[in-house]
Amino acid sequence: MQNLTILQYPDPRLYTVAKPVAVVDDRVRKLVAAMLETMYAANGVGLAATQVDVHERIIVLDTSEERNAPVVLINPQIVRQSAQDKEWEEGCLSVPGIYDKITRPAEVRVRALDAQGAVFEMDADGLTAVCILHEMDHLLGKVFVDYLSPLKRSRIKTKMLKRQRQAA
Ligand code: GNR
Ligand code: NI
Repeated sequence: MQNLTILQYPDPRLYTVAKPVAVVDDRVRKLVAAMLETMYAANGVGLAATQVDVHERIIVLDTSEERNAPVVLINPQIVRQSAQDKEWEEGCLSVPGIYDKITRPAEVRVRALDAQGAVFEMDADGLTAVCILHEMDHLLGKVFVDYLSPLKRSRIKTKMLKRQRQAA
């Protein structure tokens, strides 16, 4: 299966709000497999379907050191989050080379469907919590740079557009 193309900020398609998956069937499982392959090839810890221009509520992640613990979240919802926040230096495969500190809840519990369509819940903290929240933002059409100041965001946009012109 070939790698999918990851949309680059400020591609307007990154601002699309994803729709829930109606049935977890072979079509969805094939997409999940392609997303995992694309995420591993790009050395990412997570990937949202939005980033590969598929506007359905599907996330893959693997925050393990060994890169051998894939997690699939279909129709994810946060069912609990800590009152305590944590700041983390975030990056994004759709905004390569840009990193900045973002504050989010330190711990979350997410409920989702797995690749077999079974409901499960997962507690996460550290990078895994950050990653789940970052990916769920993508599904809502939100990129981490949207949390930064308008000035920073504008500089990032200019830098990305310049880079994309040079690559074209
Ligand atoms: O690979 C990724 N690393 C990362 C690091 C800190 C906070 C969030 C992330 S997610 C990112 C992959 C990505 O862009 N997912 O949407
Ligand atoms: Ni991202």
